[in-house]
Amino acid sequence: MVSDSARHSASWTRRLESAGRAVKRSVGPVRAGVIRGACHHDCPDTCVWEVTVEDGRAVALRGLADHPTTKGQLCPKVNRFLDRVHHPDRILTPLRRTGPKGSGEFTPVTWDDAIAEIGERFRSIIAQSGPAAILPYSLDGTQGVIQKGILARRFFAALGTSDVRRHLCGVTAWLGAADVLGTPRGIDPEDLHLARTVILWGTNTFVTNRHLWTTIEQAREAGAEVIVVDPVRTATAERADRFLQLRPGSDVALVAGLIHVMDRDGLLDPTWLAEHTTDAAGLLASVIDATPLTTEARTGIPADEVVAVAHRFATVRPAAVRSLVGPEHRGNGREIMRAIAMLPTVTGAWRDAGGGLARSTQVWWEEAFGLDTEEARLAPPARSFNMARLGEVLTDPTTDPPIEALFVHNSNPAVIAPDQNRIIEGLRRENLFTVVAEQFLTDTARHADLVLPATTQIEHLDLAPAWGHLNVALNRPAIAPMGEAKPNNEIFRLLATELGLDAPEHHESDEDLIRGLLENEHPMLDGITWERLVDDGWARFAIDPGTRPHADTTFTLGPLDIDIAEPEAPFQLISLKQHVAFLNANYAQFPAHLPTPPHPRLEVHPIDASALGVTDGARVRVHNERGSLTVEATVSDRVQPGLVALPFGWGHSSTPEGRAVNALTNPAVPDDDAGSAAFHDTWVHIEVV
Ligand SMILES: Nc1nc2c(c(=O)[nH]1)N[C@H]1C(S)=C(S)[C@@H](COP(=O)(O)OP(=O)(O)OC[C@H]3O[C@@H](n4cnc5c(=O)[nH]c(N)nc54)[C@H](O)[C@@H]3O)O[C@H]1N2
Ligand SMILES: Nc1nc2c(c(=O)[nH]1)N[C@H]1C(S)=C(S)[C@@H](COP(=O)(O)OP(=O)(O)OC[C@H]3O[C@@H](n4cnc5c(=O)[nH]c(N)nc54)[C@H](O)[C@@H]3O)O[C@H]1N2
Ligand code: SF4
Ligand SMILES: [Mo]
Repeated sequence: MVSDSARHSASWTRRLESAGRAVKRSVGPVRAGVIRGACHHDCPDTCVWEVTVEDGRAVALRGLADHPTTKGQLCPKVNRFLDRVHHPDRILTPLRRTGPKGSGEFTPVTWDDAIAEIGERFRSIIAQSGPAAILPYSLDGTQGVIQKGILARRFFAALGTSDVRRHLCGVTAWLGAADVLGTPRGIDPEDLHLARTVILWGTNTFVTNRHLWTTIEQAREAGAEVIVVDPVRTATAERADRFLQLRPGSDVALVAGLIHVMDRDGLLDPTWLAEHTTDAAGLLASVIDATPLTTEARTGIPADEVVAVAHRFATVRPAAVRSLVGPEHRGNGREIMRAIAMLPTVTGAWRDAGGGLARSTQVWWEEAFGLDTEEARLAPPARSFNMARLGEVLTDPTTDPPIEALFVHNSNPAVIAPDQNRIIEGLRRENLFTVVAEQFLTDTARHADLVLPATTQIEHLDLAPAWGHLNVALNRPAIAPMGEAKPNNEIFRLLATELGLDAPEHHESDEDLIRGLLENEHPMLDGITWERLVDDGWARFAIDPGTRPHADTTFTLGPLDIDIAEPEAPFQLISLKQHVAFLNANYAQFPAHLPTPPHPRLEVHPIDASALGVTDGARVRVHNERGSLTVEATVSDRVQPGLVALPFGWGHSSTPEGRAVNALTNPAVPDDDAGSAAFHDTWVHIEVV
């Protein structure tokens, strides 16, 4: 172990040297000491941690006490992160497939052989079919801006390959908010402590954004009412002052009802609307029939609750709505987010510090780091596909040219993307060359021709922004890469060399990339330097607390469209991020992270359960035209009649069919291909087996 680490530490040093910059010992891995870093997971909180290293091995990892969000606490997922780093199942060498695709049979090969093989295959595909036959697939396995794919993007753009539109998370909500606000920018979520009315709209804060819960509690202690709007009685809903358990997807009708009441009862300020919005008249005309009783019929929310919430939100200020991605995963997701963004707009909630809509803060740092400029200077892809359509793209005979090579990093499409059976059919094509860079042999990696071992967050350098607050962190490598694992960027430097891409932009070191991003002239970066991040580990962007981002905005209103998806089978299926110990598909293979009993369970409402003859623990078959799963049922009134829930994040081995919930989910994307899949517009049949 010790000599291994020493060897890799030396190779790390050589890599930095070969990138032409004097090595600053302080940012490389250490033999002993305490190193600051930040969580890489696709979680809004971006906690900052300290890793204790002894003899080249990480022996402790804990949340940084002086970070404003982390406040010394990580979470049940990441408290055991070192078990993941040191896990015996980590992939520590490149692997070449020896058995059938999906069998998991591999043999170790050297990096030189793996890179040469990828080069050979890519060159021959480019010569015969053109670069469009190569498809990279990546998402947010790490959300650090460096290892997420900055060099990957440059590499594939230089080859002129196809690309995916990375729209599974957040894009629909971004678009819907921008329809009203002109930009996806909301308020700083940490300003929610100022609010006196807070609506958590389709977000399970207590589970998915747990460090914001402290802020919500702070607001409540100061007198705020906390209202949750969700079709499921989540852990967050259980902690709310008021819970509106609406029919799935009926959010636009609820917003229409709230605005109707505000208008009817004279709670809106016509002068403010006239001066700051366009087409308020169109909006108000479209909600004219949305009376409390009609709204109750459309949403299931009692009429008196509609009236009470409308009055509270319009009069007890500051008033704010918080939302992430729950409602966006529907066919009408963009319209839902557009409606949600109208609520604080019609009341002029944006006038108060802490009032308005608090959503992802991604747009702030993308602008600060100039990531849009970085993207704009690259050649556009040969063609692009919404990533939700992977199964179709790999198997549809009309895909022209067909995809002959798939390169996956930072993602596990066999688990996370909809229409899983079709994806597996695609991944099993004998004439598809698949490379997967991974830490573990995921259900996707099992289908690879070549697996490349990837480092974990404590083994590489990165710049870690957050989408739930306005702090940025420097993630320093605490230990040398385990085994022969390499950071994503290093893999793309090697591939660039192999494919003759000699331009310096393909070979920038991770440190130079970070320095480059920090040298952007954006005012949000005032005072944030590489040196400061090395010293402190984190910094807040130069945005004053209480900033009102829409003081001068003219908002776009207009008619609301309350239509929702038509049922296609007796039950609607929702697939949530509901395990406190899961982060997307990352931890389902670790027994310590599993619930008791250690299986995914289908939640069925008591009324449906008695009609179906389902009892607690009964085995049921859940199926539709895309797939079928056999799971145990839990009779639960967290869901509502007609709505069943099966958790997301479990791997294929969690059911006898060898599939997980995305075998059932709906891959439909909006007509313009922009936005996420309608995961939750999924209809299923259920039978007891
Ligand atoms: N523990 C844990 N934390 C996580 C993750 C994880 O896997 N585990 N994943 C991370 C990621 S990638 C993300 S994007 C965030 C997501 O964070 P959230 O958006 O908070 O999480 P979701 O569970 O996707 O959806 C939130 C809620 O939306 C509700 N919902 C579904 N349909 C509708 C609807 O039509 N209307 C309304 N009003 N509500 C609806 C669901 O019932 C659910 O409770 O969480 C992050 N944090
Ligand atoms: N049914 C259903 N499906 C969903 C959702 C849902 O709520 N319901 N949520 C959707 C959402 S919001 C999201 S964000 C997506 C998440 O989709 P993904 O981003 O694909 O999921 P993750 O499981 O977070 O990460 C994927 C893999 O990245 C790997 N990884 C981590 N760090 C690195 C690294 O440095 N290098 C490399 N090479 N690999 C690394 C991890 O080992 C992990 O296996 O899923 C979506 N799918
Ligand atoms: S997963 Fe989220 S809450 Fe947990 S340590 Fe990472 S950033 Fe913090
Ligand atoms: Mo996500």
